[in-house]
Amino acid sequence: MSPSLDLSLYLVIGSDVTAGRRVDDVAREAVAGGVTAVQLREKHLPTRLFVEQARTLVALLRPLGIPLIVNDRLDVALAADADGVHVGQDDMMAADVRRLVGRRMVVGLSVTTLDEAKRVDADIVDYVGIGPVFATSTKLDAARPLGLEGTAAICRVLRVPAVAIGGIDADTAAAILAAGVQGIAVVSAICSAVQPREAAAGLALGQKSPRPA
Ligand code: TZP
Ligand code: MG
Repeated sequence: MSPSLDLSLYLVIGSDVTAGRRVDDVAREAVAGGVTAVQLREKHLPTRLFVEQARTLVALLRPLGIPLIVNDRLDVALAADADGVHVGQDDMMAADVRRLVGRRMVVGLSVTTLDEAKRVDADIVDYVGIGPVFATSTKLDAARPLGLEGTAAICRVLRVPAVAIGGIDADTAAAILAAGVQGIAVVSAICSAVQPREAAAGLALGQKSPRPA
């Protein structure tokens, strides 16, 4: 794994979640607010535009030392010279991704159950995304929320770092870190915010100081 992979505030972004704003504009603001890693997640964009979007983000993020990870699509990640690929349980197998890219890319894997977590091979996968932790309206086919307990149980069996995702905001960030993950991943808490920079800064701060319920 790249030694510079800091999972603490992981932004998942795509052109359908930025409320009409440019993805790179929102990402730039989010990084200025404290985001440490960015995943480009495009479920509907034609491949050519997906690659262009990924290239634009690599050009923006690389000089800032922030990795760009492409969701689902190894071909897009390779074409855009991205830093990593993130696959789900129905995408190309992480073992195949690793075989194809060797050690030059970060490989992330989503897990939604304890059984999936137990099957994660630390020789293949660099980090895991656990979720959804809470209910979310961003991913319509999301599995049943794991809650803090379910997330903690998964963290206990993992041998790789993890981010939690799903319904996370500044108020819940600290409790989620306490469950054992290395970072939080968010879509709407930053992408839907009127001021993504302030939203990111609020999440970074929320990780440090739990707020009373
Ligand atoms: N995977 C599990 S939940 C989710 C993804 C991509 C969406 C999270 O979005 P939000 O807006 O942070 O709840
Ligand atoms: Mg996927």
